Amino acid sequence: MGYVKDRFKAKADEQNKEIKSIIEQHGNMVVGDVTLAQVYQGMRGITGLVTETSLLDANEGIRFRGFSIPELREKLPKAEGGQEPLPEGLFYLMLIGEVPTEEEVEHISETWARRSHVPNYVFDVIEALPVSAHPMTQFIAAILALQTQSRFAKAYTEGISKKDHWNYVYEDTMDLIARLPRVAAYIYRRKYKGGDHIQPDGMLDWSANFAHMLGFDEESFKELMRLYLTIHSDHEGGNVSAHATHLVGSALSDPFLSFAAGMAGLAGPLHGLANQEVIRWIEEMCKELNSDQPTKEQIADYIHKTLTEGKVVPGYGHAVLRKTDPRFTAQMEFAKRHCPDDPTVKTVWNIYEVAPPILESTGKIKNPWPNVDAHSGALLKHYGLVEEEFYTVLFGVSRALGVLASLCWDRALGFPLERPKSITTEWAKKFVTAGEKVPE
Ligand code: HAX
Repeated sequence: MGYVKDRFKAKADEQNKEIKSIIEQHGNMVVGDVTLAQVYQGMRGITGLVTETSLLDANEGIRFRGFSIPELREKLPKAEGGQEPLPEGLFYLMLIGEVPTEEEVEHISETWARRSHVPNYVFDVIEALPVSAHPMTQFIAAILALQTQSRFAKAYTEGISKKDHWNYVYEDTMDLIARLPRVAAYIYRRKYKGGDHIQPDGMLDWSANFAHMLGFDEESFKELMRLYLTIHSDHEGGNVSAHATHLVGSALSDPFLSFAAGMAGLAGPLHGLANQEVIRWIEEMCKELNSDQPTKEQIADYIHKTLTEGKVVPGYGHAVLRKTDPRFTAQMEFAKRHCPDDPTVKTVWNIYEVAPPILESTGKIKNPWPNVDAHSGALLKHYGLVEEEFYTVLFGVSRALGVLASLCWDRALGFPLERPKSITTEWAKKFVTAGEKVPE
């Protein structure tokens, strides 16, 4: 692994110099104004973070180190005979900033396979929870149990220079990513397959081995996993899971603790849990209408009903995006190739035709278009992974790639403790009356 680590360090040293010079020469340039409405309304649109791994454009969608999802699907190395990118390659791209060669991707695959051993006490921690516990609860508990192995936490206790933080964070990152599929598959087999666990196959790539341990050995499911684990990995820095990981990491909490915080955020229904909610919403609609393929008129009526009941239509809307999420489109393309006649997939496509004008007509929903979560469940269900409560764990395994690559950058660039200023409404009232900044 030395090669990738050395390349990362060299890139980070270069970047550090550039950042120093930007701050020295242009540190006083104003990036944007902040309005009171933004302060109250979820800080939307406030530029306040640096995340090197990806950048989101409201209309175009996500770009990873400058590459769009269609470009990633074309340029990143693939498994033999496969068409989808290997997420190992995306991790390399996010970390190093360059498209990797096949050998580099293979190297990462092998490293993760070698580091994937999960100690038994982690499984004991999972087993101590009731089997009814939500898979995300089990996942977060297991990540915290893995934390006992943190090389960063150990080294920090022993006393290390700030200059070496990145080194241990990098090692923890590689260990944690390597172990997550085993932990996630264990939770799946425990909860839904009576504890009939499947041993890892160290000859497979990261995604294929994950599919295998979940119990799905069909080649096209492995391809789906490669695509899924690639496209869910990163969405710049302000989303809840990325921001939480970064924020907690800024206190020099180790990567395990930081990632557990990110996963607690991903488990919220307005964020990663939306993939579970989408399938539930579709299934409830089908049940109510007694049909596995409701008509567009029936779907429209059901959307109106959902809105009238004061609920959100899951899988639609976004805090930043203002067009169809390219991650939705990538999954739609996959479905067109692999399962165009699946009834749930067809329903997802019908919702895509019907929902946007209805959501737009409310006049308040800023983005009426589908996000990543609108499509993923239908694909998983097609292959027999029907337990929707588990879907957010799959998202979490993928999200590790982006947020942990970012955490390596955070420490390599020596980013400080994050501590924005907050106000009270009392302060806001005085501010409004005085028309200018009032002292605390
Ligand atoms: N259905 C119904 N109402 C919606 C809506 C939807 N899909 N999307 C937004 N709205 C509502 C908001 O609840 C808000 O209503 P109030 O003013 O009454 O509070 C109003 O429209 C304005 O919201 P917005 O500015 O358009 O959206 P936000 O930035 O506040 O929220 C959300 C973005 C993603 C949370 C929102 O669109 C939503 O709740 N969508 C459904 C849940 C979902 O799919 N989440 C996954 C998002 C992608 C992701 O992170 N995946 O992990």
